[in-house]
Amino acid sequence: SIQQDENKRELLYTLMDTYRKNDVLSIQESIVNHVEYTLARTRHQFDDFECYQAAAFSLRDRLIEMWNDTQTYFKEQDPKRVYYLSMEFLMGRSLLNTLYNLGIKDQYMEALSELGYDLETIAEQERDAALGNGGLGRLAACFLDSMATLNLPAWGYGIRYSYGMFRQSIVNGFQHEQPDYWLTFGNPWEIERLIVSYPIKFYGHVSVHQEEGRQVFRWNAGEQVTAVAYDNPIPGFKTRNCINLRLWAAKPSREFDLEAFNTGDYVQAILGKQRAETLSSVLYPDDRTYEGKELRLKQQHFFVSATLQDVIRRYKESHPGNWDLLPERVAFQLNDTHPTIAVPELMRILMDENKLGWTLSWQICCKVFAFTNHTVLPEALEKWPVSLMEKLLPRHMQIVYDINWRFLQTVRAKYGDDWERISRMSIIEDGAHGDKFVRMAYLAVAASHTVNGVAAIHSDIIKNTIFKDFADLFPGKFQNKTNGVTQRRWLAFCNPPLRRLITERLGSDEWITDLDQLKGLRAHADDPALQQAWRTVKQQAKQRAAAKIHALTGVKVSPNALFDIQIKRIHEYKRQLLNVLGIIHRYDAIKKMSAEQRSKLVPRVCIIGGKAAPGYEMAKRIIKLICAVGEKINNDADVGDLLKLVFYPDYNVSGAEILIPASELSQHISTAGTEASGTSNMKFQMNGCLIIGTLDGANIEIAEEGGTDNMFIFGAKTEEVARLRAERKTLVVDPRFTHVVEMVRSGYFGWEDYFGPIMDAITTGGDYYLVANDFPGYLEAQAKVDELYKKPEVWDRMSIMMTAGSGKFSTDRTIHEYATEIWNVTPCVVPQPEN
Ligand code: NBG
Repeated sequence: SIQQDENKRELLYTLMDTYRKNDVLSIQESIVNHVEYTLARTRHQFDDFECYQAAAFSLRDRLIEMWNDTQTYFKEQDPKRVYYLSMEFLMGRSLLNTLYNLGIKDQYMEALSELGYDLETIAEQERDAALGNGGLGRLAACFLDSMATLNLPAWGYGIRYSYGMFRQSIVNGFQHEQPDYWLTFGNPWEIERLIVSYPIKFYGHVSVHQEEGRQVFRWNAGEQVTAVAYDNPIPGFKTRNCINLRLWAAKPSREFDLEAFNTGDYVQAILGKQRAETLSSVLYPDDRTYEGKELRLKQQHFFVSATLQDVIRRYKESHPGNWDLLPERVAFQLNDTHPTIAVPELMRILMDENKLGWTLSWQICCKVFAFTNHTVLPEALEKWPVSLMEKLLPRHMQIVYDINWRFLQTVRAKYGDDWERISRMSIIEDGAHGDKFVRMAYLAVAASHTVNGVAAIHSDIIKNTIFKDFADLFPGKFQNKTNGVTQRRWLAFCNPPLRRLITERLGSDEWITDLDQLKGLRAHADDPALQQAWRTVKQQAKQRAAAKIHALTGVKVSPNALFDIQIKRIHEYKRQLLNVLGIIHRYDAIKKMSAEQRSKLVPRVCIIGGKAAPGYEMAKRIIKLICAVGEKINNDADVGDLLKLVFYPDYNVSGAEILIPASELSQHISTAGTEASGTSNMKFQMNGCLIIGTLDGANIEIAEEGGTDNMFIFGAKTEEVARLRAERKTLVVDPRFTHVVEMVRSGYFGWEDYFGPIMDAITTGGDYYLVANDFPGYLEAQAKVDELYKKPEVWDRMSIMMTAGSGKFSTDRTIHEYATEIWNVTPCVVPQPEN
């Protein structure tokens, strides 16, 4: 039978010859076969959307071959693997990204064109996969791209939400939210694995009994659902490696509550089961305010428990009975505190289900987890009520108490009876009214071997503020990992003309996997020929964006104006308000100018886009203000093309891919100390866009790399913020600020009552985010922008220098640092099939 096995293996390897080929004819064959056999349409007649589906399925076939080869190889090699646990993955579209990564875009374009379809039109048929809110989710997506490209044995784990980030429409200047049922027409990229499923338990109670002289805890759950795996293959660029993003969907549990069916109410029992599915149905659309909602905690436990069961099963298959090796084969990265319930869950699995003792289990935990913090805003730091956790996850709550007890012993051993400190550091917070909370960030820090911030300044801030006591206790735990973005999606693929120009100048396209090579552009920054070509590329992108803006908003913008863009979630700390007040000032100034003065002006198109959390009243008012100001300006014939302001609706990944290449100036103007990193700033920089910004987050490192002279920096510095806040009441406000506030208050843009609370928040001693303080500096920086834009040779040089200095901000660099300094994982390169 060994011989038989050998023969079979031989045969299967020979059959690898029948793997999908990438010549034009084979591609056409795959596409029409999917039209006929998967979509059950006739190969003689299918529309653009069906063509997209069939093309996607044909690509999925190719991805599956790579995926299987990769996973088989990983299994054989048994390297240490890293698992990236994240509630959010903001993937955007996959079609073009897959074609480019696999290096078969031209073949597909030709194949489709011969069949009578246009690739660009086909690509537009795809819905964004928007399983994330903003920076944190998009970072996770960029990380996957780099992990695959760097051939790391890595997987992402998350939730397959039925409803992703809501769709934003603007009606009369107000944001309206519509559900994003992105799965309406199916998702051709995913692989449903009904076989890979795990029971997930909630509620109930814990019993204890003695077994062989030790205490054994049993959790008798009150509710159980099933987690089913959906795999999303993630190809790397120019590699056979294809990693996995495994997303879990909730399904009713088949075995559980069979009893309910015996009570007589059969129909009700069936209907009751549907509730299970609601668990994974919706992404919480607020990235900043933590809400103590039971469903959210359920989602967290749901995906974490399924993930840990999956990982432990995989580990045990290869290493039965050997727990000591686990930390040498498994690393978990906790993307913010959202997956922190993994700590007690792993303890529970090891102790209660695998009979390990506390000490060994805790040792393992402390070696496998690492934690990334993404914000210092206090309202975003998760604290779950003990009462809720006790009810929903009773066994986990016990374990958290035990972890805390032992942890506080360590604190005491070092500092003695410093009760003040002990209560400050406790994982359990004793609230003012006798209510208790679990501080998830502290739990994550206590269990993780490494904690990191996402930009140099942010990593310093967390050590000196929210985690100060912990940094004193565990100084070696804290690191910095400055964020990045994937230059594949965010430069090479979304901006082909710039890709070609850079490649031509550098004489190679190696920068697509080694972004530091962009440095080579510095030597050409003064070359008029390059500057001219650079400008032409930007102009093309602006035309494309202008067409899109017209289609979406009906506003015609001139591609000859300076394109000034701020796109990100709407939040007071990001200060879209500073931007719009600056625009009001500009408008007012234009109105007062003579024709002669106007003729010297640089025309501007201001574009603002972003979603407000549905319950964030102030952010929604700010959207309305932007729209009202835009309405007034855009309809003022006297101002014409000198100034336009458009609100770009439903800003998402695909929108960013159009706007970023077209941008000449982009705004990253958060109050210093509030934006952990920012990542769109890096995308803009790569695309040769100049940045107006504060010394906050990654802006600081961008200035270091791109040259301070090539950026428009203004505003208070982090170390000044506390003092300025304390002195707000006595601030002598710039008269220009007072004037623009007065214009809004007086009803110049209408809706003065509705805008009142916005103006109140930045006057009358409020102004927590220091809009008034930074206003004069902002106007000066903007004046400098206008002045330099009049000198194309200066501007274009700065633009080239920005791109040239963006090498550091590749997620290839970020992920390499995580791999070597946190995870201790090394590449595992799948061999190319011979031929
Ligand atoms: C965000 C920060 C950004 C940062 C991204 C990715 C959260 C909680 N944080 O500044 O606000 O770039 O994380 O690290 O979404």
